[in-house]
Amino acid sequence: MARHILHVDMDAFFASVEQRDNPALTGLPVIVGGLSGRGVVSTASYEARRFGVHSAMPMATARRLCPDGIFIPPDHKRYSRVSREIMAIFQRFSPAVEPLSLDEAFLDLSGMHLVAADLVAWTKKLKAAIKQETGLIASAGLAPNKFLAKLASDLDKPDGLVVITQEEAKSFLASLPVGRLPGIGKNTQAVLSSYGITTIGSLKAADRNVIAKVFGNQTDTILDLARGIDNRPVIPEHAAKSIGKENTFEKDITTLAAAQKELLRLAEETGWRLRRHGLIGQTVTLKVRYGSFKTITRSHSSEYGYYHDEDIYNTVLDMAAPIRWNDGVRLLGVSVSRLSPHAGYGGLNFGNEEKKEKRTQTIDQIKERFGENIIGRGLREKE
Ligand code: TTP
Ligand code: MG
Repeated sequence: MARHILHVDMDAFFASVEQRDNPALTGLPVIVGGLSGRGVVSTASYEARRFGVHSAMPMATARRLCPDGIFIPPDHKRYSRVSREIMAIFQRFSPAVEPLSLDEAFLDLSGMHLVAADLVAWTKKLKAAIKQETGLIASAGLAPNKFLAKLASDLDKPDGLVVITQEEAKSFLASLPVGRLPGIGKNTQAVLSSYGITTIGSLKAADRNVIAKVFGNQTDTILDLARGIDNRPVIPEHAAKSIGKENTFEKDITTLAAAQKELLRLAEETGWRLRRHGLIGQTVTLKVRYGSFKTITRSHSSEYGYYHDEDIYNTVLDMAAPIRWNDGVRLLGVSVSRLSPHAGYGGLNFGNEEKKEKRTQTIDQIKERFGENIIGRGLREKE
């Protein structure tokens, strides 16, 4: 059965919240981000983007490009609150909502024709509800799968609503750069370009052996995506089979020491997500993708369950030690599965456990207040 997937993404999210809450900023170039010497731009309002300011740019550069901009430090607590409101609105428009970040989600609208004959009209209604209830503008993309829906929502920002059909996808994809395919970053783009492959069209037309050299056992997935085919389901948050985080690196990782730093971050991010969802998991999985795209996973289960960052990290570290790092690793992932609801902090409170709980609670409170990236543990030997 044909699927109907909607991707919704808020426009200039942090900056729009600032403009909404201080109407004097409407129509002005607003730049949100770290204001200290080494700060970077989180986001810029569309007025500021005209000056060339964008996310992840050093703040010093943004000040040079847009000297009359309004520079504001981020207020993560407020953005999280708005995010929860937006996600609650999404829930009214589809039973299957998969949040991707604070300001975007996939909604599966397949089957929604029972309540809404016209899915474009349904999407307009959703955008209007967001506007009316939060005062903010979203862009939306409607397509037969996740990949195309996410592409579509980005095509006519801000305040866009773009539909891509499976037929249109074929001609439309051909001219796009390969970097628009999920999972293809700067390095892979450079490798592909050395084979003369720069657009999705040229990837499709290339010799399969060449593609296989670059993507290994992911070749079929990549070629499907290039043809606009993507069968990944929308996984509603409450039905998530696992919670975790993965990261693709600019440069392949080649030592355990370098991997350790990344794994600590991934373990912390995974633990934080688990606790925010009120879940505990029985199994931890480490995913390693080599430069060759060969992908392996290692899992470990504990009858006590995984809930604290330290436990996730120590288990991941045990699994990471025998991995052959010098082959070059492009992606690492940490996840926890076999999830069940967890009442919160508590459980076995003795000795080391109690200290661990205290530390976790303190760190979570700080993250809740100032944002996830404000604090991280230092690297240390296993406990
Ligand atoms: P995005 O949706 O990528 O960006 P945006 O909503 O600001 O702008 P648009 O979608 O209209 O292009 O990210 C959502 C928020 O996440 C963004 O408002 C700020 C934050 N963010 C960062 O802090 N750092 C980043 O590098 C990026 C990309 C986003
Ligand atoms: Mg956005």
